[in-house]
Amino acid sequence: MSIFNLFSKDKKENLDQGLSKTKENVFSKITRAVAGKSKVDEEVLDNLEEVLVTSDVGVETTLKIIQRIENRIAHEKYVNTEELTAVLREEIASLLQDNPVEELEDFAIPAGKKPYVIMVVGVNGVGKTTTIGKLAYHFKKAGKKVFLGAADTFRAAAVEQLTIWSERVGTEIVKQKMGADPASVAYDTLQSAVANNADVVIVDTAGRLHNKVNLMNELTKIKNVMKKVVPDAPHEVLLILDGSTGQNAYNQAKEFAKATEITALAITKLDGTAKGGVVIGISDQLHIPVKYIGIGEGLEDLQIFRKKEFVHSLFGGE
Ligand SMILES: Nc1nc2c(ncn2[C@@H]2O[C@H](COP(=O)(O)OP(=O)(O)O)[C@@H](O)[C@H]2O)c(=O)[nH]1
Ligand SMILES: [Mg+2]
Repeated sequence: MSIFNLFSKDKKENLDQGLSKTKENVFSKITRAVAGKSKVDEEVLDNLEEVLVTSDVGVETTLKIIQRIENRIAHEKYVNTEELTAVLREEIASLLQDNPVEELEDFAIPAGKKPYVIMVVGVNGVGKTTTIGKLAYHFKKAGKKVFLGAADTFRAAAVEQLTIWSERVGTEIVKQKMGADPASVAYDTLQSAVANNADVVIVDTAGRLHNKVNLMNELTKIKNVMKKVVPDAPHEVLLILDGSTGQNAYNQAKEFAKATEITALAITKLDGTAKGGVVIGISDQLHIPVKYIGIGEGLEDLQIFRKKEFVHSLFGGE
């Protein structure tokens, strides 16, 4: 089956649209990098290296990609500049981490885990609550019963915001008052979810990265309390990163990975930025799969990350 059969046209259009700023940036730079050249030589590779670094792919990942293309040139003797984007697509896609849910039906839940518990972490403003709203929408659309837990009790607005999403999507929400113990909210949420036979639980948290020890303690406490209700929870610790912050998103990911075990990433706000190349570097460097990407503020603007479609959207071509 062709990859496009797995991916409806609407979604592809959405993705192309969402990534348009990065795409224009990368495209115009590559066009300049190969201007007047018919073959990929040292000079083209030097220019390409600069293109990738300045597109937020990151230095280490860029060097890996260049190395792969060099190997390929050595092997194939000659690579035409017209073939360069195709070669880039192939090499980058093979470099990226596999997303375990890529092959599943959209927003399916791994078998035997009911409720499937997702703990969402990340610093303030990256798009945690919005992503939870979108996820809830997609899971509900896929026929799942969803419970949200408002464990970001640090700011009153955070609980209100999640409540608005739950109303919009039509899902249950478990909350306490502002300032309540996040672990207690997580406990209540899981208990309610189990009692009500929910399929998916998504727990929001506060991300105060400025104190790593506190953050680590708080996240550990929430996890431990979850295990009292659902022994193998959380099944997923989803770190949300704001793609528009480029290399800073990468640094945040490294910090969070030190504070708690992250099992999946969602990279948001790719629609508003030319820094979408950061997805490539993060996926390569962190060895944590990018599971979702956010490409807008609407309910539909969250997609399962499919690496081939992603590089296709970015570099174009057939
Ligand atoms: N353009 C765009 N904006 C987003 C996306 N995801 C989140 N946002 C916006 O980012 C802001 C912060 O989001 P929020 O969910 O409150 O972040 P939180 O503090 O991590 O919970 C809000 O204005 C969201 O609408 C996205 O994929 N694209
Ligand atoms: Mg929030």
